[in-house]
Amino acid sequence: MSEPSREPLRERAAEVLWANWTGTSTVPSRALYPHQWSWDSAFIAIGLRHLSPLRAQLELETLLAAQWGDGRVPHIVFNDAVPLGAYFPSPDFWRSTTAGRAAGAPADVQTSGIVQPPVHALAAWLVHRADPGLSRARAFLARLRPRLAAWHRYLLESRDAGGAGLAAVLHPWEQGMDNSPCWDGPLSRVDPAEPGAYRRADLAHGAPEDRPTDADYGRYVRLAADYRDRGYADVTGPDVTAPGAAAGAFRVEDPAFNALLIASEHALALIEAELGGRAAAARSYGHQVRARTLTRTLVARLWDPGRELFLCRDLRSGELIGERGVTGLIPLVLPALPSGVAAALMRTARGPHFGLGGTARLVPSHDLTGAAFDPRRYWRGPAWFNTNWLVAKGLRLHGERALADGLRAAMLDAADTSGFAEYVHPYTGEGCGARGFGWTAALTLDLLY
Ligand code: 2M8
Repeated sequence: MSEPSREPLRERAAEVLWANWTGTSTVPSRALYPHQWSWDSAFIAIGLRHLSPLRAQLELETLLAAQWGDGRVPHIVFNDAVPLGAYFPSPDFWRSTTAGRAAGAPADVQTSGIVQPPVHALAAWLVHRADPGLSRARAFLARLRPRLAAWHRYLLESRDAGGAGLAAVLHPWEQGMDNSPCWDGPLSRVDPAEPGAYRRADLAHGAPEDRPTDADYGRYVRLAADYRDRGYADVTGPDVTAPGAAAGAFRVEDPAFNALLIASEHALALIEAELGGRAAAARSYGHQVRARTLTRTLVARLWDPGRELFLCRDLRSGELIGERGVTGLIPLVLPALPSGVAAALMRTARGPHFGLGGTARLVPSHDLTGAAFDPRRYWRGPAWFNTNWLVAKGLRLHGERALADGLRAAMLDAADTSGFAEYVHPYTGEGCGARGFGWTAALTLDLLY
C-alpha cells in the first residue's frame, strides 16, 4: 500500500529496529528486556525482513542456535555482555548449562529453560519470501527446517500433558500473556517464592501499576524454580494431578499458543514444498494433515459455543477457564477453522467484550466487561501490537476486509502517537510500558509494506 503520509512512520519504525539490533539479534527493549526473547524475535523478523532480509534470517538463526537437544527453543537467549542485574531472572537463576544438561541445553550460550509460543516457522516462511534468492543462496530454510521440526515435535510429544494432542504451557511466561486473568485460577494453587529471595529488575524501568503485581511475581518465580530443580523434566500423562506434584501445579492448554503452533505447521508444509524432493513432499503432506487434525482438536477441546470464544483449559482441574482473553480470538488466523466458528469469533471481536470497530480502538488483551479488566496493567486489558496484528490477519483471512483495514489504521495511529509503545490503553491509545519496543516497530513496518 503506497501511503506517502505514513513515510515518516516507516522511517521511525526502521530507526527503532536499527537501535535495538545487537549484531546478531534484536532486543525487545534496551532498558526493560535487554536479551533475545523467542516470540519477540519471530515477530521482529517478520518486520525486519522488509528492511534487511539478511538480518531477519540472522535473527531466527541466532535464536534457533540456542535450541536444546530435546527440541525446546528457550524463551530467552542471554547476551553475556549485559550485566547480570539488568534483568531478572538472569542466567544464574535458570542455570541452563548445569540444571538443563539432561535436556541437552547448549553449553556455549546461557538460556532460560521455558518456552514461548511457536511463531518461528511462520516467521521463517515469511522471511524466506522476502528474498527467496538470498534465502536459497544461504540455504536458510534447509538449515532451519530440522530445527523447526524438532521444536514442533518437542511441543507435540513432551508437552502433550493433557493427552489430547495439544501442547500445554507450564508457566504464564510460556504463553507470553504473563498476568492474564486467565491464569488467576491455576496460579492460585502455587505458593509464592519468598519476596526477599529475588529482586524485580523490571520495576526499575516500568511503572508498578503497568506491571504484574508482586503476588504474581512470587508465583512466577516459584513455578520456574520448581521446573529448574526438576532438571526441566516434562511429565506427561494422567499423573499430573498427583498430590504434591509441583510439576503439575500450572498446566494449561491455551488457544493462542496452539493456534500459532498450527499456523506454523501450515508454514512448515510450505517450507518442505519449497525445499523439494520426494522426502520433503511427503513431510509437507504430513504437516498439512497435522495442521488440519490439530485444528479439529483445538475446536473440540477449547471452543466454547456459548461464549463464542476459545477458552483455556486448566489441566489440573480438567475444566475450561471462564475468562475471556484475547488468546481466544487468535485461532482466527487458522485457514481450516470451520466457517461457523470463524463467523462466531468475528461476532465476538465486534461485541461488548472486545469492542472492535465500536468502543475500543484496538483489541484489548482482556474482556472489557470482565471484573478483572484493567486498561493499564500489562496483559489484563491493554492492547498489544502482536495480538492485534494476528487478529487483523485473521479478519482478512476470513473475509472481514473493512474491519481489518480499520484495525490496521488504528494500529498505525497508536504506534505513531505512542512512540512504538509496548502496549496501549485500549480506549485512548495512550502508550504504556516501554517505548521503542521491538515487535511494535516491526509489525508497524509489516503493515506498511
Ligand atoms: C513479557 O514477559 C517477560 C517474561 O518473559 C517479562 O515480563 O519480563 C511478555 O510481554 C512476553 O510476552 C514478552 O515476550 C516479553 C519480552 O517482550 O515480555
